[in-house]
Amino acid sequence: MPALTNKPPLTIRLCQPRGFCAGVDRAIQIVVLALKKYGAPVYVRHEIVHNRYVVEGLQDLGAVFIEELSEIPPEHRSSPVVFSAHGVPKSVPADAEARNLFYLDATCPLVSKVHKQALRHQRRGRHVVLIGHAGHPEVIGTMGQLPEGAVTLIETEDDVARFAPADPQALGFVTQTTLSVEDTAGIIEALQQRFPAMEAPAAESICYATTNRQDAVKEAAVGTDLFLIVGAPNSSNSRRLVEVAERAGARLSLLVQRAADIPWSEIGTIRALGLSAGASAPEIIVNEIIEAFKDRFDVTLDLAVTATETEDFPVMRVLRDVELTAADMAFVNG
Ligand code: 0CH
Ligand code: SF4
Repeated sequence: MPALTNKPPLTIRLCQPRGFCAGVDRAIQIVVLALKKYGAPVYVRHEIVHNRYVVEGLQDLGAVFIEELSEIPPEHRSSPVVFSAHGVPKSVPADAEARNLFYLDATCPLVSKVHKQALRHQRRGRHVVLIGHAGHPEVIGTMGQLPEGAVTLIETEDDVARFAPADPQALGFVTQTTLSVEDTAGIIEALQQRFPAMEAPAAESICYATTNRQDAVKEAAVGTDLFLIVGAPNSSNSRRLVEVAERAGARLSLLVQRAADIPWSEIGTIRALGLSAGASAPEIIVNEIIEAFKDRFDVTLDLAVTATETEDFPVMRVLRDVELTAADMAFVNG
């Protein structure tokens, strides 16, 4: 049979699982449901998840994104304010109460679980070691569960070498939920070597979605000429997927927010492309990217399935009486 196309052949290894996790799904639902129940504006403290497409879509529906509660104008103090999926320090709900604001906390339950683990360490008299990235909102939120000085942030194995706790016998660690599984294992090992008495959290802090997306990328990356991760530059979990792809053997790995970001002139000749999306990246952008490749290549899609996810986190009771239409659901599901 003669070839029906003169486009070069390309296999796209599409990772599964990819994209929205249960915590992101829940957080976006909370904003959509709040808009339906209370009307616009609904204030959202920080990007609900780190994705411009999601943020702009919610802005179109009437959400107003702020960084601090003080930005809510006095005439809108009765509008709800949603806290993002990344979690907030304890001072934020306290501040909301002091300002008489009605807040809805969209912190992922798995981030809240890490908060509880940190508090548990402290209750048992341990100084808390938090493994994570300085300045990230989740790290600010987790550190802010405890009084100043009760938590030490460790970012690298070098930080472990420099760490000089007052009582090396009384330490407990937790981590950010979206870290590299491999790098974190190295840091934990270094900590355990220096501080054998250090207690682990009762449950793994890196979440199921982070772990599953990294596993899928690791498996799909071997032998790929290029690996694209759909995600934003401020998305920790998405950036970790780019690193995982490169380490697992992709010749080049890039983070892209939209199909328009694909640097076609740099790509050159490719036969195998890996594709995945961070936990905050909507599926519609994955499809947009596949279509962009179909315009230039004769594409064969090859699904790289490594796990099936069934997690589903319900929204808070106050929003459960609001019905979502099919159009709302399409938005929520990306
Ligand atoms: O990966 P990070 O934490 O930067 O956040 P994201 O990209 O908004 O993804 C959702 C995870 C939210 C909290 O774990
Ligand atoms: Fe929750 Fe994990 Fe998703 Fe973060 S990445 S929102 S911790 S499920």
